[in-house]
Amino acid sequence: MKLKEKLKEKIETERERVNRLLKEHGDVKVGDITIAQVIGGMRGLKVLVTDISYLDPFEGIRYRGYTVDEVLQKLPKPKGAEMPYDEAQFYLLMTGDIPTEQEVQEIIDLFKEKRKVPNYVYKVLDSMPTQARPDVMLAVAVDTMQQESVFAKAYAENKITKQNAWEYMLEDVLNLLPKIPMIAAYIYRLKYKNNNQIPENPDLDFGGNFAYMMGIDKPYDDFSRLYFILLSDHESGNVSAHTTHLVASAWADAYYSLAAGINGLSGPLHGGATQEALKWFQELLKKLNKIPTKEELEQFCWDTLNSGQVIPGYGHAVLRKTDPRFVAQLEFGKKHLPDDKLFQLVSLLYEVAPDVLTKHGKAKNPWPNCDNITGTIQAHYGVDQYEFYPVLFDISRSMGVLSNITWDRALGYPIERPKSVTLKMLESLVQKDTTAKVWF
Ligand code: NMX
Ligand code: MLT
Repeated sequence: MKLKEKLKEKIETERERVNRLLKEHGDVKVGDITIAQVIGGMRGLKVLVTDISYLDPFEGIRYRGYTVDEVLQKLPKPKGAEMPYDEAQFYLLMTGDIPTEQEVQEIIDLFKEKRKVPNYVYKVLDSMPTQARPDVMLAVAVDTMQQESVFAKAYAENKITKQNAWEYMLEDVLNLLPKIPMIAAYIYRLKYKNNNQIPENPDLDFGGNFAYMMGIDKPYDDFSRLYFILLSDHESGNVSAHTTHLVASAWADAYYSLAAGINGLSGPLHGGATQEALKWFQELLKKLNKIPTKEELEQFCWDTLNSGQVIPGYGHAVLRKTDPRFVAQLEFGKKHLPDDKLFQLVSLLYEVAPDVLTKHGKAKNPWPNCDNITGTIQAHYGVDQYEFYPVLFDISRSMGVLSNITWDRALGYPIERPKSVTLKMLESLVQKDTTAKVWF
């Protein structure tokens, strides 16, 4: 397989870089840690390393050095499509190179060959409680397939070394990733379309086939491709990426690690915000029974803040400007659904919310993130079952986190195990009391 050969070469070089840094410069300081950072969710602490993407607070995300616009412009596209292949984005994340048409075709063919989901997975999904959340079902499906792990099997047979571990991880990743959109579409139709399933279309790519199996017409295929590219990676510290990395760092296989990442993505402050945003817009429309004026929208923002809630899809732990992933979706919406009332509301909120949040004075970033807009576009194409939105995010994020854990293993990154301290220890630091012996 050409992808594996390419990675082999690159891994050799990258291993040398890591070893040189460790051997020759291991004691160079990266930064200091304050009590505020220790108590405050490690914000701003540079304690993770990845070359797959980097998030600049003002510019936004770069995937392997490329901005959102560059990726959308440079990656190969299906004939007649507006958006690039997700397979091309996966290739870029994994290798750092923009694939040629031939290289992307190899991934498309490989994914098609690997995407058939074992029957037992469908049986497990069919037997889950009807109230089970779609992302719970996806995590269960991924965990259920753990028995397929070639890494786990080889480990049990004592075949794994630090040198070859990544090859088994890569095999698991290539077996697992193409199945994720298949399982997601199955869950959607099981839960919301009377289990009236649509078989895959062997002619279609990752995003195109997902749209087809969802039963939604064009340009939903292009929106799917776009969305899966945009959310694929956001450097390493976000909850889903960090969770996946953490679990994999103890040499769990790709199945265990991705299922953990899917669970990590669910919270309303992370991937669950997509769902919360649409809910928020719907509650607003229900309350006012009409499209609000700017003043009414401003008041609704204040009502939300004054009741102690967050405005979903606004703010960010790293970003300090409008998320370029929000902008890319906004552009798509302006082109394809400019008259959609809910979509117009997103644009109106963009005019109102930053000012309100600035006046409120709490959020360090008053600008929208990717999650504010997704639901309105999904709803336009009929996917208004907002509980499903974390699953869409999961499909996309799988590409990045699975690339990351392959590289983690290739570069021999060790088990993650930071040190914790007690509050008493922090207090004794402040009091400069080095004689204190009781830490609780
Ligand atoms: N609405 C109201 N208050 C906010 C918002 C917001 N959108 N964003 C931040 N704040 C508050 C935050 O709750 C905190 O309040 P307190 O001091 O009472 O604890 C204060 O502002 C300072 O928080 P920040 O340092 O600005 O944000 P932090 O880095 O802690 O958290 C988020 C980042 C993204 C969790 C936060 O901005 C938020 O809750 N946003 C709304 C939920 C959301 O959109 N999440 C999706 C993020 C992107 N994703 O895809 O995961
Ligand atoms: C993400 O894409 O993971 C979110 O923007 C959250 C983050 O980066 O912390």
